[in-house]
Amino acid sequence: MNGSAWGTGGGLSRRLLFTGTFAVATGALTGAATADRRRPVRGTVLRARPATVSLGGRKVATWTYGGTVPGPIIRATAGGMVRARLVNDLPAETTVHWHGIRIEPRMDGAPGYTQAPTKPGRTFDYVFRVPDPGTYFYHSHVGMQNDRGLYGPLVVADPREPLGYDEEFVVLLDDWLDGIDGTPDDALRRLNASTEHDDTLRSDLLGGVTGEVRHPYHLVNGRMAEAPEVFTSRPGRTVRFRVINAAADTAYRVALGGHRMTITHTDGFPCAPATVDTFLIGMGERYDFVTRLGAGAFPLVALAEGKQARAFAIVRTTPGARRPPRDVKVPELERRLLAYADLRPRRADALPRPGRTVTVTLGMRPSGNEWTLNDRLAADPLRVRVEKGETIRIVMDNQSPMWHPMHLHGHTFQLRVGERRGVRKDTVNIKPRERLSVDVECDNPGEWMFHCHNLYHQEQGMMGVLGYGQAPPRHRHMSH
Ligand SMILES: [Cu+2]
Repeated sequence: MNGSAWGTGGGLSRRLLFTGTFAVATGALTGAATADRRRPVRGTVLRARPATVSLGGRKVATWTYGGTVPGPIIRATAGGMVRARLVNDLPAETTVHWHGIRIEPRMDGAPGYTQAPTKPGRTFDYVFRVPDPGTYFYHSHVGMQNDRGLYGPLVVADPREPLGYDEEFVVLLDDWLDGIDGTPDDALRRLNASTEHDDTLRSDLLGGVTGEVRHPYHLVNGRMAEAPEVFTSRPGRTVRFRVINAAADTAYRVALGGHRMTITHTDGFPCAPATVDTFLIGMGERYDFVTRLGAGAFPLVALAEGKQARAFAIVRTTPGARRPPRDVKVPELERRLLAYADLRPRRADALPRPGRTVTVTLGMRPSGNEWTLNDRLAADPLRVRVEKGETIRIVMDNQSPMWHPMHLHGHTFQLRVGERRGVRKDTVNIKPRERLSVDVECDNPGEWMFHCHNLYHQEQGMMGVLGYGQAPPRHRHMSH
């Protein structure tokens, strides 16, 4: 994977990329769920399979889409379709979740909620419309698979893109342990077997302990700092960076040495431009920023918050420029940090006023290995019942000792910032002892996962449901 595969040039090549992979338009959805391998494929094939991949300085055995980490970049256009065939060549069941997309339930890849997982040797055709432009990603939603290599970027172009820029780069962040020190399942087992927690993983920004696991590597686009991804451009070009946090257990503080950054989007949705030096991105969040590049070679760093480690890439605009070393000091990391309150929404993205409020308390049981929503675990989940057409306010009250990036499927909510409307998002970080409110317009009937995007917390119970009307008998809504 090199830089050029992940960036796109100006107008022409960008258009070619958008139309090259996807049939945009019209298609009926019938039959989508009953794929077999002999049917012709339109769109992308995601062949989930074990593979040995190079992270740059090191080869690891892991699970991948198509033999690479990350999986292929999928591009579509807002209002158009995504078509992707999952071929399961793993020795385990799997699904693909399209993180942040306001999608129809049976395409959401939420096993046990909206679809049965796809068995080894079987296929599933994901065919769905993408209503909103922006930066998204896809990943397995089965067990700990998302902490292997089963993830990739999904970029939805705006056919009326208002932002002026010369080119764009996708920056996919990930914490990595698979194949180094066992598998993520081993890491979860070790965690569950222990009552000792690593209290050295601490960050004031996140209000205390930041993570469960010390991942040995932090990656940009599948590459370690020792053999970094290089984004190649030219001095004076205005570049859009699409930053995605696909990690299981790590928030990153991101900065580009020698540059300020103008934040233009979060979780796909635009905001009034906010110029800062650095931003914190939790698991499942996305930020887009634009900046005008200087001449030279610059470090793009993602500090693993509270973990004394970082992901590292290079933005090079001058061919002969000397590479900054991977431990180079980046003063921007200590300067002006983006806050949610800096993000002002477009008027067009305002949701209706909520008719009622639901409080969800985020908690931890004394074991330290069970994380709860209103004192319930995933096995017997909290179900927030809503009716189609209403808007509700969810107040998340974090009474647990750790921060949580909470993610809702099938919707984007509107953050509340004091008395005013904040931006639309689908994933939001909540610190210990913090209360944070989001408004949800209930316009997409289904049974939707509402969970912590720390994969270890998710697997340790921190998973609820936003469900419409009467609760269905478990599994009735599964597509097959
Ligand atoms: Cu959590």
